[in-house]
Amino acid sequence: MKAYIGLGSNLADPQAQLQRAITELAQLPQSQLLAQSSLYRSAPMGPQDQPDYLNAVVALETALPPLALLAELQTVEAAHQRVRGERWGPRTLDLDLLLYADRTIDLPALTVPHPGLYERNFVLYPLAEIAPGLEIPGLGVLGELLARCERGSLVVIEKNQSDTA
Ligand code: 5RY
Ligand code: CA
Ligand code: CA
Ligand code: CA
Repeated sequence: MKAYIGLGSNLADPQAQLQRAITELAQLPQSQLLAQSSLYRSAPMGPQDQPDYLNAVVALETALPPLALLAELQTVEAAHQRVRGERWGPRTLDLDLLLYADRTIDLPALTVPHPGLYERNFVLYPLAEIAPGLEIPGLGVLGELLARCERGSLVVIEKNQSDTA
């Protein structure tokens, strides 16, 4: 199954956090990294009293079912010393399961598509880079969401030039 994962960091060398996380995602069991976006920087949404974020999106081909994949993502977050503090506060690494195949999932532990996906520039722009034309279950075509989403402060800080893009 194809899954899209959003990555974010705004603590402890965010660029290194994201790069290491991408290599760790590529090594998940029963999974292959299909594509990775550029790295993007933007001002924090939600609470403003925290550093700017770096964000990226990757595509994985995985045989892990959604909750098993979620558990793996949480293990990777923990390996990056993620500490649970203030809601929407700063973090070393945040991994969000954005999309899983063409499925919608509504469980206490997991909502797919990710609830913020449809309106967050730091998700939609990197996603569009690796999945133009994507159909998002319940939300429509990615290009239409993008057309309604302001780019704001979002800038590319490291352009992805690998052939996995
Ligand atoms: C809004 C509220 C909370 C948007 C809104 C959150 C990131 C949100 C972030 C991130 C950037 C958070 C969740 N309205 N800002 N803020 N990148 N995560 N730029 O990954 F996203 S907290
Ligand atoms: Ca692999
Ligand atoms: Ca997030
Ligand atoms: Ca999260």
